[in-house]
Order: sequence, then structure tokens, then C-alpha cells
Amino acid sequence: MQEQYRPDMIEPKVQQYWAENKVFKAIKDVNKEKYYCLSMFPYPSGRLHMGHVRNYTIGDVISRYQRMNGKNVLQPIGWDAFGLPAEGAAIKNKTAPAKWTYENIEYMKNQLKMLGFGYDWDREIATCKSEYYKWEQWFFTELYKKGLVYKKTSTVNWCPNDETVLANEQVHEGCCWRCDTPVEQKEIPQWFIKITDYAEQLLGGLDNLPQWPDMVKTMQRNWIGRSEGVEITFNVKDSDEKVAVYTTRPDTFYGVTYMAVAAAHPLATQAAENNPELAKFIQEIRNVKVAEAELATMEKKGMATGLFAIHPITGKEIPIWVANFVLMHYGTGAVMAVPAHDPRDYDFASKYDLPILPVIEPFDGSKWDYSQSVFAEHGILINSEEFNGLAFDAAFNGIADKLEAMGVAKRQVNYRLRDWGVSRQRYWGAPIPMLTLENGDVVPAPLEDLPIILPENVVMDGVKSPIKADPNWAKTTFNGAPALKETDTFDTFMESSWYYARYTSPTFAEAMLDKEEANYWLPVDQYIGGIEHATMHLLYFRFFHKLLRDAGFVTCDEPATKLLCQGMVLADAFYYTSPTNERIWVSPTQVTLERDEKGRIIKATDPEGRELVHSGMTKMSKSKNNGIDPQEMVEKYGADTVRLFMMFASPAEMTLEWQESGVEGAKRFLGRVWNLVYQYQQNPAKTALNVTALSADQKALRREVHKTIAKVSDDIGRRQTFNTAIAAIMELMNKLTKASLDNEQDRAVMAEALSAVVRMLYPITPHICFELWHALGNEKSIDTAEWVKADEAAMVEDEKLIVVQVNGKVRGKVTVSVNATEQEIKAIAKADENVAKFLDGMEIVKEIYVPLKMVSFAVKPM
Ligand code: ANZ
Repeated sequence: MQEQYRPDMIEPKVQQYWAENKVFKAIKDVNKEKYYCLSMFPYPSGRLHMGHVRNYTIGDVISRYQRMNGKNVLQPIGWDAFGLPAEGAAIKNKTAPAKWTYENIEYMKNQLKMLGFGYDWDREIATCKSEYYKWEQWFFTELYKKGLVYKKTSTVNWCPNDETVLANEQVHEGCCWRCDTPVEQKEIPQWFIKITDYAEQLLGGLDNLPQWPDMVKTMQRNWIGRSEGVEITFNVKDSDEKVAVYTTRPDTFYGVTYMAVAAAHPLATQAAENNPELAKFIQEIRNVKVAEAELATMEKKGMATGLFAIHPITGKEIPIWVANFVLMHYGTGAVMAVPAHDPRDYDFASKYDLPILPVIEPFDGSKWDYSQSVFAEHGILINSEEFNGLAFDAAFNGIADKLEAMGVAKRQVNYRLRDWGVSRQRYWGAPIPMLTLENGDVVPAPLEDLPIILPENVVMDGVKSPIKADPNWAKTTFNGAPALKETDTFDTFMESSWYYARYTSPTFAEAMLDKEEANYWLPVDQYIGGIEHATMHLLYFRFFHKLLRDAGFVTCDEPATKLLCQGMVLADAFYYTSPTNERIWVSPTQVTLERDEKGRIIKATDPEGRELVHSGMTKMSKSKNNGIDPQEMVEKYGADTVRLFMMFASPAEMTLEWQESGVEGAKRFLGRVWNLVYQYQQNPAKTALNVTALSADQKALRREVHKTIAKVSDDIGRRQTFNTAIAAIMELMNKLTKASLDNEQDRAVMAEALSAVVRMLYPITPHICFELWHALGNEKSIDTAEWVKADEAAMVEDEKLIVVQVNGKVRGKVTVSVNATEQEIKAIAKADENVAKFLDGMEIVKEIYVPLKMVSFAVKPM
């Protein structure tokens, strides 16, 4: 063994050993308990960022720990390879998206290897490969046959100059990214998957995921947004038309003073036919795209249609308005407005001077001033005929029953969740496998025609998708007759919804999944990824799993048993202001810092000596130029140091502050571990540990070792608090460095301790531990070693240190047997040399004994 810790010499060598011996290859073995650990796969953007490194280090630590605990571990990796950034990069670099993507994959693969992650590389998947998306295309056609897929028109961003659809990311402040033309909303036919058919299951299933973070489950519940209400149909005055509304507040039914419909509602269209002013207004509000969350706060706009609805109970005439706060795709696209009790209706009524009629009073009977503000809570009914005096539940049911009996209403459960629109008008995605025949019929492409291959060798000009621009690409045949292929591609969330399952049989050519493999490995035991995926990806992932289950591929109900969402990685950000008043962000790696004695930054300068403003710790990002390049850090400190720092600096779910001083500290710690093994190895133990022949100090040290093992096992295995596990190992190391190596049993205790430290650190810093394990005299590689087990007997304390006080001051510390009686302990305390001095000539007036902790004497002069 070398005297110096040299990660640059060890790490490539160990990585090569892992690769050559396929150490992490996962093979199904029904006699072994499996453990499937999955980190969310990366988009091949070009280089790994620290967020990836954190995510993948956590996954690797858990995988290696489970391996050591005897599990048959599967830890795969692959590439979420389709997506819009490749198109932008291809245009910029005058290359094809495929070429750019494959080059990035090669580069990033090396970066992952450089970090020492224990992946089964034989299972690597790139979702842009036709072997992968073939089965996705096939599955889509199966869903179509089951009635779970349909086509419907839906709005897209449209650039009238380029005559192309734009993704949301390509709309900059309402204009096209290329030509700056104002973007319009256009309706085009698109494909949808009926996720709403699974809304109830997706919601109910959350109750069976005790090991998912509550935050994620809450976000999914809100996203699905189940509500119980009533659909009520109103007649339209002087017409055969009817208008239905969905309400969750039938208790407010007597308070309806107007009705509001969405701009796209048929009644609005009808009313606009001979009302150009209304037509213009409708066009205006339809071109504004708003997020649902903004609906409540944005400025309300509306216009009367001139139509009236008839209140089914009171017979009153209610004006029908078109309003911008009503969504076409929720409920019925129309609302019964109750301005006294709904904030949006209230704002709107106040603006357009519509009547406000209170029908609910606060429970406590206090008077509410409805002319001043809305009362949106539940309360007691007033102005509601026979329902006056009822509270919410009774009123809800009473009024719903009455309306149902009249045949104008039915109770209904609604979901905020919409069907999943999977069509994208972009090029770099999996072609949608549907064919249009000459008579206009649309049919799924038969399996023999799959995959429908996306050509990779294309020229991107940024306007039209190459498969749309090429007039020949779409031409094909179906049963010998001419047909046209769909030129839209799938939303890339499709690929990431089932990759976890494909990893179980990544090269299986006969079907989407090999059922035996899938049912052995699934569900994923541990899934790890960012909280930003809480709703979209993690919901589609759960949805696809249920689809795979219903197609007979898998038997379990949920794709992942346990979920960990790691926190973001932050770094200091610095800037100066340019003469043109722009903020110029300077990379923290370029900044020289002066700190005060508490470590706070007091001065920051760039290489030109310019003084910089420190804008604090923020998420690593391009815009603030505060990203730290993992590769640079690995080259400077070694992968083990980077991994150790990441796991130590904060709990996995919390934000992590990148501090170079912390990284240096991590490196020094590994250096200390190396040194101690080196020092021990100069004169190693030649006889075995004899636990019955240990001195008190040796016993105490062994106790620390085994207590640390117990804590680290619990911290990594159950609590997943990797940072506290590392802190415990560091504390133990402090004790070990001070321990004596003089006699044979000292060295035997040290041998046991070092063997434990190396195994405990292995999941976190595998390269150094690989080397040290051999240095400690082990023949076989540490990759096959078992997790170290705490010895209960070694942890039992047979002696305790007891504090002795005289008149409230500590005067001595005595060691007693844990079996000693109170009387014996008091006698030992009194006999302590220093304590005796303070008792001499005194009368003891009181003795207090705190079992095995403290003896306290109150004394006064005799
Ligand atoms: C009358 C009423 C009175 C309402 C009241 C609320 C409070 P959730 O719970 O999210 O399902 N609504 C229905 N369809 C809508 C649409 N397409 N666009 C905008 N708003 C719509 O919300 C249901 C409530 O949202 C419904 O109950 C309706 O307003 C409104 F004091 O009806 B309510």
C-alpha cells in the first residue's frame, strides 16, 4: 500500500476492475431476495450537473448497502433521449438531433463511470432507439383498441409566419422564438390517453404508498382534484336550448344571480353569430392563454350574451354572460354564479354591477356585510324557502334531492385531472403509430409495421419538423392501399413512463416486457428523483403501471414502493454591474473570498480584482453562472471525495449548499482514514481478538465501534439519514486515531474497528474502500463483503462514569460497575480523593442520587 492517498491513481483502476468483471450485473435469482433501486434517468443534455451527481450518489449508496445486506440488487441507468433541446442544439451546431444526442450519451456515460456508480451497463436504454419505442408504439395501438385512446381537437401555440406549432418553451413573451411574430392559439386534432378513467384508482392508490413523501401525495391529490357536486340543467328562455352547470355548492342555489359560460361554450358561439361585438370579445379572450392558478386572481372580463336562463325553482330570469374566468374543459364549461359566496363571482358582479343575493349566514349568527366582501365559507341558509336554517350537508342533500326529483340535476364526482394529450408537433420524438386511409378513416399501425422509424439523418432548419417537411415520409400502405403516417410524435413523458419496467428485460425482442423478469424485479423498491416530478412524471409513471397491469404484464398495483425526493444543490452566486447596468455573473470558481471569523463572506473579488456583490446561495443555474462542474471537481478531488461531501453536507431531502471548504474537509477525512490504515498496516495484529482479555480502554473502544455500527446501519438502512451516518463514522475515526497500538490486543481491536469503518464507508466512497480492504489483508474484493453487524455483547456497558457534586459544584468523577448498589456508589464517591477534601470537616445534610449518573452532597460546616 502507498503511503499517500492518491484518488487519481486508485479510482480509474478500481473502475476498470468493476467494468471488466461486470461486478454489478444483475441476474434474476428466485432464491435471492431482489432489490430494485432506480434513480430517475437523465436527459442527455451534454454534461452531468451536480443535481445528477446528488441523485445518482444517493441511489448508489442505497444499492451498495442493500447488496452488502445480501440482496440481489438491480441498479440500471439509461437515457431519456428524446426532447426539444436536441432540436435547438442541432440547429445551433448544424448537426442532427440524433448525432448530438448520441455524442452526449457517450460523453455523459464516461462521466457516470468516473463517479464510480455501480450500474448494470448491460441494461442501458436510450429511449430514442427504435428497439425501445417500438413497444411504446405497439402499446399505444393496444390502448386504442381498448378504447383508452381517442383523437380530439385541442389548442396549440401557432406561429402564423412560420406556419408551425410551437412548444410552450418556444414562446417568448407571447412571440415566436425565431421570428418574433405574436403567437396565436389554434385548434388542431390531437391524440389523448384516457388517464381520467384511472383517476379514482390513482387517487385511492396513494393510500397504499406509506413510503412516499406526504408532499408528493398531497400534490398528486390536488392535481387529480376530486370534487363532489351536482350537475344542474337550466332552460334557456324562449329557446329549446338548455345549459348545464357543475357546482360543488348546491346549498347556494337560491343565490344564483347570473350565469357565466366559457368563451368556447356553444351558447357563446351561438349568441355571437349576430352580435359582432360579442364575437370580437370572444376572440380576444380566447387568444389569452392562462394557467388555471391565475384564474382566481386575474382581471375578470365578461360580456352579456343577451340570453337568459330560467332558475328551475324560483322561475327567475338569470342573465347569461361570457366570462374569461370560466374554463371550457372543466365541468360543463358553464357556472351558476353566486356572487355573495364565491370570490370570482363576487369580483365579476362588482365590476359589472350584477345583483348580489346572500343565501348563507355565518354559523355564529353574526351579520355579514355582503356589500363589502364575499362570504365564501360554509354557514346557515337564509332566503332559501324550506331550506332556511339548514347547515351545509343537510342543505346540499336537501337541494340536490329536490332538483333530482324535478329531473333537472344529478349528483356527480368531478376530477380536475384532464386526459393526457400526447401529440407533439415536434420532430425529435417517437412517431405516433396511427395511419390515415384514403377515405379518412384512422387505424392503428399493425405490429408488423412497427417500429415506425424516425429518420435520424436529417437537416433541421428550425421551422418545420423534417418528417412534416418531407412530402414522402408519411406515405405508406395499409392492406395494400395507400395510407398516410401520422407526422406528430409522442410527448416525451411517454418514454419515461415505462422505462423502469423495460429495464427488467431491456433487450427482449418478443414483447414489450418479459413477464417473468418484470414480475421478479418489480415493483421498484426504491425510486429517487427530484420533487419537480411530483405530479406529471410520477403520475404518468403510476398510470402506465396500471395500464401494464391491466394488459397482463405485471401483477403489482404500484410501480415503486418507496420514493425519495432529493433536495436541490445550491452554490454562492456573485455579480458585478456593467457600465450598461447589466448584472454580470461570475462563476464562484473564479472568485477570491475574504471571510470573517464566523466564516461569513465579507469581500469577494474576481480575477481582475473587481469587487463583486454576493447574492447568496441559490440553485445552481446557467443564468447565475453558479454551476459547479462535477467533472472538474472529480478531477481535482477524486470521485470519493465528491460523493462523500454530497452525502455529508445535508440530509438527502434538503437543499445542499456547495462549499469548496466542505469538499476539502471531506478529502482530509478520507486522507485520515487512509493514514490510519497505513499506520496500522506497518505493524498489524498477529493474534486474534480475545474479547475476554481486554482492558477497560480496549473494551470502551470496542463499545464505540459497535455502537457506531448499530447507528450507521439504522441511519443508512431505515432512516436514510446518510449525513448522520457519516458524522458517526467521523466521530469514531477521531477516537481510533487517538487509540493506542502498543500491544497485540490494541492492534486486534484496531483491526476489527478498521474492517468495520471500511465496510461502513464502502457504499459512500467505494474506491478508497476497495483499496483499503485489500490493504487490511482481505483476499476477495470488498464488492463481495457483507455489511458489518453490531455485536450486542460488545455494546453492553459494564461500567459507568458518575459525576459527584458537593454543594452544586462538580468535585469529582468516579467509575462504577453498572451492577453497584446506591450505597456502594455513594461510598465510592465519598472515597474519591478530591471529593473527600470537600467533605472533610463538613456535615452532610442531604444526599441525592441520580441512578448511574450523579451523586450530589449538600454539606454545612460541623
Ligand atoms: C356555484 C358556487 C357557489 C360555486 C359558491 C362555488 C362557490 P372544484 O371544487 O374545484 O370542483 N366551476 C365549475 N365549473 C367551472 C369552470 N368550468 N370554470 C371555472 N369555474 C368552474 O370547483 C367547483 C366550483 O368551481 C363550482 O361550484 C363552480 O362554482 C366553479 F359559493 O358553483 B360553484
